[in-house]
Amino acid sequence: MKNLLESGTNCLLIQSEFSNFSFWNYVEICKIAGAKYPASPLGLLTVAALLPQQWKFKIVDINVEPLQEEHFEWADMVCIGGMLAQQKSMLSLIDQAHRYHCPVVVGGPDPTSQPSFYQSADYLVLGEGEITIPLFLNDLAKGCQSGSYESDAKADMKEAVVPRFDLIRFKDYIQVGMQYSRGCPFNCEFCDVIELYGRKARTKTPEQIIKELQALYDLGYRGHIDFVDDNFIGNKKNLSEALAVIRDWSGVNNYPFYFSTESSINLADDDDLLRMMRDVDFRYVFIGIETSEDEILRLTHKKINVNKSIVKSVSKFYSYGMIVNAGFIIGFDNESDQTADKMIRCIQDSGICMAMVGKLYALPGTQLTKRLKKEGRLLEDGSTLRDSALQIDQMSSGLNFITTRPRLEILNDYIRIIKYIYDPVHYFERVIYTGLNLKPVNKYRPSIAQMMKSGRAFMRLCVKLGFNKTTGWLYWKMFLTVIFKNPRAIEAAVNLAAMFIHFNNQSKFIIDLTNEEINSIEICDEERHDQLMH
Ligand code: B12
Ligand code: SF4
Repeated sequence: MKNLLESGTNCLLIQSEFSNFSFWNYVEICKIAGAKYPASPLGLLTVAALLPQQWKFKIVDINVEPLQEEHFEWADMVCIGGMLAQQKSMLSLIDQAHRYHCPVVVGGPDPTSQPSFYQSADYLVLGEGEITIPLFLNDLAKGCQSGSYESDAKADMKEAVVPRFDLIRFKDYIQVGMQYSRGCPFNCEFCDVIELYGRKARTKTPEQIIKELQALYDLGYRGHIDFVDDNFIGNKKNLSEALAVIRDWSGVNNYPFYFSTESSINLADDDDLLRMMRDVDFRYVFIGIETSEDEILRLTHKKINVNKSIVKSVSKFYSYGMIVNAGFIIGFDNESDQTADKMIRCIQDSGICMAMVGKLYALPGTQLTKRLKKEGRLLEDGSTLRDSALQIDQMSSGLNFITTRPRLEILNDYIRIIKYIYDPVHYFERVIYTGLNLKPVNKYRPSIAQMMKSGRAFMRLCVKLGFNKTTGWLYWKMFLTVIFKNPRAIEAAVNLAAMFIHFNNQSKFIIDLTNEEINSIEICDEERHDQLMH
């Protein structure tokens, strides 16, 4: 076997496939916008920066280009990483690489959560690459032909490297990911972030963030950067220092980027942080709302959301120019026959357009999984995505435990919620609400070429939504209302309207899949269904 540490090593990094049926895979919108896929593979770009820089690297993201024989023929080593939703693709890639006699290294969230599934790989480099990749390279230097590397230690983000952003073609993606922190101080029972990354928010320094922004800028990237943090405001003090520096850098560079991120809802109570985020043009924030019922929030330890008015919090974000995307969950213990209606009201009254409503999923390693196991209620380990390639995330699978409410009731409620919120009339009502309440700053300065690209996307969208039997009237009504009453928000409103194309298809898919599940339960009755899954 070739000495893999030597300088001529060809390292092929493969981003495994995400299913087209996921809430997050709005590929049709990407096409309209002139891209191929929503998000860049930040994990692998970081891995490439952690491996010996004298190696040659090639990234193939299967979501944007086909993987070919010649890629494997070129490679001395193959690196594969990903999350639960990519498990099937990762496993098949390991076999494929082995057919070409390439040694395979796997890592990332799913191999870390459940390494037993990935034993066919040659090297399992688990946990945070910053800690375990050096252990793997040590063994490689000794000539070891296989190995498993893990550590309880958490990476010091102040030592984090700049990801190899140069390895991707920016035009393939709608947004490029960057990471400011890892970990979250809260303790939600169902959350695996705190199991994987800990409860102390570890942040990069402002200088590191500027270095990454500068690297992207120098490579010619402009536009949307998504901070993929678990909770962007996990360390508020450090964040305000970082935002101040980003503000100065953005001003000097004529606002080449705008941003999005994920945060806990208490950001809505912090006007200083909101102001600073507005100053650098944050446009979207994803909030885990989960449920509007305080009793359930307490039970699931999501205390940060208790006693919060969702409508007020969301409108606060709008007043700072940020659109709220949110996650909701159904299937908690203690739900009632009122749960679905309360969730629908919460989504509709707050005008949240992009609402990801999922079924509670006991993910590996979480406190929830441990409790359900102890109570004898866990049906499967929360681990493999069942045998259907259609079951990708908590919208398509989930409820992998014996529920307290009858499963059929939950599934019927689930369908009712999805049908309601993605009904065109209700969806466009929310777009109008958001369009009228949003106060965007629009600091980002697109180039002429980007404006032309957006113009073409807008025309395509007008044809697709505006001259369509179901959405035509709704689209133009929304367009005219927002452009006359709050013209600054028109771009945001049009973008939200575009997302309907994806949600319309995706919600139909979810409804069909859930109906199939309901039918199969009705055929064999619920108790037997639970036994069969045990
Ligand atoms: C951004 C993100 C997304 C983006 C994905 C964008 C993309 N193209 O990658 C979107 C929004 C699409 C997404 C969706 C989902 N996500 Co997600 N996502 C994240 C998030 C917030 C950040 C990922 C990231 O870029 N991190 C930064 C990089 C640097 O870290 P990393 O990828 O983990 O890589 C490090 C190590 O893992 C390791 N490593 C990674 N790959 C490899 C490969 C090799 C060979 C080696 C050696 C090491 C290695 O080294 C890196 C440096 O330390 C994470 C949480 C988190 N903190 O990571 C969740 C997370 C990965 N997502 C998760 C899940 C469950 C999902 C969903 C299934 C459901 C959901 N939560 O919405 C969907 C599925 C989507 C689908 N398309 O089918 C889980 C995964 C759990 C698991 N055990 O697998 C996580 C951990 C969080 C969570 N609890 O929700 N997600
Ligand atoms: S606030 Fe979000 S990231 Fe933090 S523990 Fe709860 S679910 Fe996890």
